[in-house]
Amino acid sequence: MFKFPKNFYWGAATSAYQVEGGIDNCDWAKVYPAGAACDHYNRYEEDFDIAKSLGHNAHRFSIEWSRIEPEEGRFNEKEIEHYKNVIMALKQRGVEPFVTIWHWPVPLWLRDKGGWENKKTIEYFFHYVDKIMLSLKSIQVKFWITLNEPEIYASNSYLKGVWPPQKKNFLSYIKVLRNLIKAHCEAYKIIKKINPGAQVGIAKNNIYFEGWLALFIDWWWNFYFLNQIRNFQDFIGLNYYFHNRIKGFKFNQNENRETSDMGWEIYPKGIYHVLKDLKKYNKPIYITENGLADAKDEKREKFIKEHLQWAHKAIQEGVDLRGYFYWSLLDNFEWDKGFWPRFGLVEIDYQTLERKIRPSALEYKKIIKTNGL
Ligand code: IFM
Repeated sequence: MFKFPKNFYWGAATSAYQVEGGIDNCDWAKVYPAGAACDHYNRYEEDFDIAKSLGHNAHRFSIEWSRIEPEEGRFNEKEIEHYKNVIMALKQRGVEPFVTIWHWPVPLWLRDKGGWENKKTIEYFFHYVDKIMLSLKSIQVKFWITLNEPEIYASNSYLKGVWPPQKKNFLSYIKVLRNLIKAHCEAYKIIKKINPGAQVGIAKNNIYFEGWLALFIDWWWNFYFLNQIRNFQDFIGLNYYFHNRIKGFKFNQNENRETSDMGWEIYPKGIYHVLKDLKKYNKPIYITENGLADAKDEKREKFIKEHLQWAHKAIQEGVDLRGYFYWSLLDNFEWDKGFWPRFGLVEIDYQTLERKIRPSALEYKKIIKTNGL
């Protein structure tokens, strides 16, 4: 089995709304309620024990804005304490926390002010980040991800009208993207001011586009946001899921020989291409998400191995890749799709909330072990 660099981070990712349960003070809860989800809010120690037993030395999770700031300007110290405990639980297990500050839900009070369409949200976000940084200063978290997949959020919420606030308006879409860019840059500055040793980036969904239009589409989808925040990032977090072959003016002309339960084409080589394309930024890269819905766990082992093989090839060709986070540690709430897509290394029985390690998780563990952990 291929050897990855020493000190490579191996782990899995989650996000608060998708796993925690009990989040009802945000826009998502009013449109697509996640209910108790995996009850990770109460069971995070058990879940981190599992991650540790699977050989993980890093874990990515997110903090929920609507818990921290349930009303404008009122911060909930108990919830801050909760996330402090979450971070400490990881550290005590020797698992490096990668903390995402915003993974999509917007608190209700902020939704009512126009959410990310409102320029003032940049300021609200700044206060939220400032509060988190000051409160968590003493426990020194090194890796911070300000925003998760801003372009996926903006397009689903403001262009396609699927996710809250379910708008279909091109101008709103552009406005939201511009506000997210500014919000990230402001957040970057405040994080570095309070914790100069912090490493800050975003989790960016990049797609491997093929075909004559790829150059233009790449410029917009893959690079625009990254170019705008060029001077405000210490690393790039890459979320890789998609390949898109463009023929003529037709998108998604993929062969789809193998797909996930969600019908997404499995195309491991694409991770190599998107990694190579990110080399130009001269920043360390972490694969902050890569995974598939596979309830029967028939394809996951091969999926992980092949993506890692291609990622390894990119490293051999000079890409400074430093970590891999499988999406996801647990089965979870897949946004507008609900609970049926099963992304987890660990299966969740939503009736009993029992956790069951899938065989592929043990194969992933073997890879990690081969790499010296
Ligand atoms: O579940 C999502 C996650 O929240 C963001 N990236 C893609 C995953 C799978 O769709």
